[in-house]
Amino acid sequence: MKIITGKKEFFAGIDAIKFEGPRTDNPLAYRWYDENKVVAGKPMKEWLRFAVAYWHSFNGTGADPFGEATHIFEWDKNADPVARAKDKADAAFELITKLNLPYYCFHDVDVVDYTNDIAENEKRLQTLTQYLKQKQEESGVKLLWGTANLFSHRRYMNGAATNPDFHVLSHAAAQVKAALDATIALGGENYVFWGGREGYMSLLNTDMKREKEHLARFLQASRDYARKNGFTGTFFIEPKPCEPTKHQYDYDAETVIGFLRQYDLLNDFKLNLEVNHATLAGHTFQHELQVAIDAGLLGSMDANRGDYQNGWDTDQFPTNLNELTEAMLIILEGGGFKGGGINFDAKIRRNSTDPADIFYAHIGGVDSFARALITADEILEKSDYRKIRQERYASFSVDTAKAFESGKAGLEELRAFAIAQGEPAVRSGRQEYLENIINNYL
Ligand code: XLS
Ligand code: NI
Ligand code: NI
Repeated sequence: MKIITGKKEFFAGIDAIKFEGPRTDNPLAYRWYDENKVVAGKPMKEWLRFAVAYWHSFNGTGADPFGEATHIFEWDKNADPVARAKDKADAAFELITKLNLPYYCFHDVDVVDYTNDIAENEKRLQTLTQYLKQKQEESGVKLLWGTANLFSHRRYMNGAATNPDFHVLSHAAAQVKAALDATIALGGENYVFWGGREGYMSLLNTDMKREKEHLARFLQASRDYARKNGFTGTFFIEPKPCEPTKHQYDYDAETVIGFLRQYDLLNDFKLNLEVNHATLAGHTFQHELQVAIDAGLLGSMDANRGDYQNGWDTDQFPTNLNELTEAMLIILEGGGFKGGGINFDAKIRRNSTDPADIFYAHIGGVDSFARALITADEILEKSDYRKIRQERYASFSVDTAKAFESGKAGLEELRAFAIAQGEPAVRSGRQEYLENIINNYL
């Protein structure tokens, strides 16, 4: 990939990150991600489809509720908002091309600062869209998805599409329209809705039924506008149970699937699952993946991890090989992502203050997924993982069981079968044996 820098080189001293294999001692190299290596019939880059998230790496400042910014980066210094936005775009494309990753993702307000004037915001976003388009053409980097930030501005404190004030809802609509225009102009392959404040803080002041209907109507109107204007990609809903609201309507994968079915949105919408959101919902990420895949709705994922000692969305870079291998087993068996990829919705820590830390973070995340992909493929091909799971259900091959599965055998037939067979044997689920397989192949 051609490295694209702007007038200034923001990551001077860091060159293209190349695959050097597991034995290299170069911290700025890939050990496992060999993009064209074929795994399970496809090059790694096609399974993984990595994307860099604009917001964490180029807008995040390291500030937290207790303290000011610690990430003092050169691309964030120009006082003029459009000039600063161009610096950020230069830095973003320099990083993405040096990392040799194929995609990026953004919210409208990540690209350029917004004001309270809708027309001015549209003008700014259009200017930056042209700028990004040129960078995409020069580099070959593509937009995995765009989205609108409908949660940071104070007008959205009670929600956007689910706000009790229609005036606020109309502002959200204007913002989504402009974000869709930008996504379409940039050839964005998907468009995401994360309902950050689409939920409630207290049911005492909330008409939940009405708010959910508004959300559905808002999604339908967004879909109709995008389709009318030539968008052929997929819309993704990103489930999350809470934070910033107490309860978010897109709680988890099962909840969103039920919602999409109820409002007839299954033809256009799929899921964008995030690791840390799954754990906040009380699930493993693997659980959420399996739910989405079983429904044919795994669109994309936001890669990160939480912290087991606390309960919020810490958005750390993924490094846990056991968990990632279990996730890749499910993704591989499910046939991969439908339209999406792996977006690093992750940020360097407050006290990781060097621009190079953004490189180390992405290299670690990329290599962890690549290694998990290779390991998962070996487990599927060489171990008895699949066989053990199939055999667990072997008893369903008898005629009465088949008749039950196809709806032909009722309780009377099942009772007769039970009496004829006598007490069932005790059978092991072999959990520890299966857990050991993961470590044996790592
Ligand atoms: C926040 C979400 C957000 C979405 C995009 O928790 O993960 O970053 O991915 O709006
Ligand atoms: Ni996310
Ligand atoms: Ni998140």
